[in-house]
Amino acid sequence: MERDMKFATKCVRAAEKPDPIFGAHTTPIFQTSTFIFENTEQGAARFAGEESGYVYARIPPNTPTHAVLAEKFAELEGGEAGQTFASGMAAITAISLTALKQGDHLISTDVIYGCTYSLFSQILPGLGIDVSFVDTSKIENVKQAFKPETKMVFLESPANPTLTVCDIAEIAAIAKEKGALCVVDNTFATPYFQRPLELGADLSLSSCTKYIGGHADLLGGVVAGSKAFINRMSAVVGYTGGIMGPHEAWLCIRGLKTLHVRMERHAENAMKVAKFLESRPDVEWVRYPGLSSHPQYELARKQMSGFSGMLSFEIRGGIEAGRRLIDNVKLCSLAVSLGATDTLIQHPASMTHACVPCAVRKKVGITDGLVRLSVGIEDSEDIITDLKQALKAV
Ligand code: LCS
Repeated sequence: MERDMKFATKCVRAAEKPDPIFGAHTTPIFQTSTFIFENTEQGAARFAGEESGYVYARIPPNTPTHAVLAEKFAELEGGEAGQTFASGMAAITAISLTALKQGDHLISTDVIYGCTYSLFSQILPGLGIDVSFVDTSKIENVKQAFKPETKMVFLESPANPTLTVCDIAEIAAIAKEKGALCVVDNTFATPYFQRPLELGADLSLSSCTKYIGGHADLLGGVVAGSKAFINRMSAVVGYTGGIMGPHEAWLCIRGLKTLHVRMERHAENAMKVAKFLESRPDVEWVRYPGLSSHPQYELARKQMSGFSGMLSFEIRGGIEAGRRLIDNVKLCSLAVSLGATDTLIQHPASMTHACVPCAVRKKVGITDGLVRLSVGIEDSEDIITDLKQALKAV
């Protein structure tokens, strides 16, 4: 029946099960590390995977609170199953360790979150995994990057922080033909605006720290995909242990209940702010997938149902002017992370992407003057007034 629900109803209702003991309306927080077996036979059957149920909170399905979040997220993404993690990075690590082994090759989008870039460029090669960073917004580049050993294609669309968009359906089809897994980091768009699995990708993941939690008060990650892959990944999850806490899982369930409402406001505000910035003569350029000036505007319109709340821009005067702008905002918070109710502003070249070598940043368009804005759900007029006064102070 849940498959037939509309997205908003799924946000509120999917996977929620009334508490059978006391009738609690909300999903309880199972703050426990372990579960009692009725007898040794049951314990052995659970460990052998012959009987479903809970064993120990590190081992999937972790706890009933985690299971509700995983199922709810899978419902929203249109996947068969889900798995929660301690952070987005724990999720990306577990996917990589499940899909790749020594001698394999990974194709990754060249514009990605800084720590994902570092995981792929520093940690995976040490395990004997070859990585190619490719401008995936150009299909020819993707086709040329395939090798016989290519086992996974990792996409981030829209990408952090340039908002570059790549054609998920086309790349997923190429990956399928070549026998490689197609994974999409859907953190910026969320399943409300983009559903990679429906476009043909194998896995869709989100850092819950962002829009899923939504309130900048937790760390978490979640993956949706086929039952077969999620089951395969459970060994890596259990053996490496990057597990979300039960309280965080509960906060994410609560966050998802308002995802559709928050995302509408994030996108509405971001469009207004993007248009305001684009109208200013002191702004050099603005990147927002909802603006017709975005290089992949038509593609974004095709594969996304809305453009979310992230944008980047550069003001005339480059890095120095950008720094002065950031130091002069009063309402916007100078902080990394994104997807919060509050508007956050930051400088990727010296913060979120400082770990990406300067030459790579230049090549992929993360200029020194690029300012990233995560537009919150305050009144858009107040956000624009703040940016206006900060631009005046530059
Ligand atoms: N994927 C994307 C697209 C991200 O932006 C981030 C974090 C992650 C994965 C990792 O998620 P985490 O482990 O933090 O839950 N992005 C951040 C950012 O832009 N500022 O601070 C963190």
